[in-house]
Amino acid sequence: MHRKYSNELCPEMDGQEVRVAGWVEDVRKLGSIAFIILRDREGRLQVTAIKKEMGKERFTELITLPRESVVEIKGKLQKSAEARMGFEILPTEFKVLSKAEVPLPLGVVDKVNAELDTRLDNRFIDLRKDEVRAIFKVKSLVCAGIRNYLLGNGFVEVHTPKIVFAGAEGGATLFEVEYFGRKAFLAQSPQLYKQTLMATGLDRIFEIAPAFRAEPSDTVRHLSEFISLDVELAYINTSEDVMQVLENLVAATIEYVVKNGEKELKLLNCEVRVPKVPFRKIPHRECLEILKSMGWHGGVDIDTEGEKLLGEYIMQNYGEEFLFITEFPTELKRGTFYAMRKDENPELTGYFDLDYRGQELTSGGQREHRYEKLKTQMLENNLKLEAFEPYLKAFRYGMPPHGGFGLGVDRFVQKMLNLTNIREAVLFPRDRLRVTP
Ligand code: AMO
Repeated sequence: MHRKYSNELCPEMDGQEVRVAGWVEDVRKLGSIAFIILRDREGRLQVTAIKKEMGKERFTELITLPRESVVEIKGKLQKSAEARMGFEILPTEFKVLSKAEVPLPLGVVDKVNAELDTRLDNRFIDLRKDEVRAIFKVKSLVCAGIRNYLLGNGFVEVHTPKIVFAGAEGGATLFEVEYFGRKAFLAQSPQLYKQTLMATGLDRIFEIAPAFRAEPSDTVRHLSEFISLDVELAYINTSEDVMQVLENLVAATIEYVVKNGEKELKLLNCEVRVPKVPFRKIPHRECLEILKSMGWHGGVDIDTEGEKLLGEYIMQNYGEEFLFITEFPTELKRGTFYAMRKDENPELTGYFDLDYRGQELTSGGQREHRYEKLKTQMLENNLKLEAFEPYLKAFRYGMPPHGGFGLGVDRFVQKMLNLTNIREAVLFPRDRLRVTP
């Protein structure tokens, strides 16, 4: 007999023999009868144990099982107006598959909200809560929505190495790896590889994979390992072409989640709106003016507070959640050696950030594909060209103009679901202080 999930059973199956399994969430004892709430992936069902039917010994064994033990139960489904689901299971046989220790390190049904650290330390139990699991169902839908859109638009999914020869996003956040007596690094981003692929026939690619950054600060939006969606496309004219792919992708992905994740979004009490395209685009210099008029006291670099204020600004004035900050000054992108600067005004790049609800979600733009200019920009950053030779080589034998972006998938989920801390959107988060579980 096949095991059935709780949502595969209904009162109309009255009288049928069924097999179910799951965690003992709660036991309510009323003398010679007991109600056991059994929880599985899909929900809960009531098992009604009757001493007279089961015999004293088996009855006692079942109803004294510690909470969260795992049992398999065979029995008869019976229609019942009193049971929450309209039916109950009357056990004929049961097997204890795993007895839980007492006390639990973290409650599953308790109302008390545990500290995030305690939850993360006991993540396997934390994930038994429906609303915690729902986050990861949404995350899975986000990835499915991304793939659905990109594969449907001529992009090829690729996998690039995570043990690499050089960093692309600055030396400060590189994790060094001992690699058979040589020095290697954990990839901060697939940047060098996605660009290299533009010199092949795979000229529209994407990757969804971990990226590693030795982030020294503890914030609610930084991790030392995050999931990055990277997209790269060739034969573009300007950064506008990249922004168009990005906004369509984001809107299509949200639409996919809203369509397929109704149950999860309801459980999480989240109202997710499908944005209209095109997204609003405001040049960086104009963003600074808006911020000054709002009393912001930053410099040229728009910080967390600045992003938050801009988020409020576009929500209040236009009712929008997405904002492209465009035309980043070269001054801020100098470290991004691969960013193309405007030929007519080298003090500006076509680079952009995409902010979602007042937080950076993506950055990207058109790359410098001209070998000599790229070399000059790398030297300006004091990079040793020899170390980057495998990357540079790809620019010498026919490299089309190209651009792309990196989107933080964990941040996307965090913002979509209004989670305070990015760690809530990661099963087993990694940060400066945490490498376990
Ligand atoms: P950038 O460094 O801006 O760009 O990263 C792209 C996006 O990745 C997410 N992100 C992070 N999420 C969690 N924890 C972190 N420590 C973290 N760092 C970054 C953010 C960010 O917007 N190579 C370029 C992309 C490109 O130009 O294609 C890059 O990595 O959401």
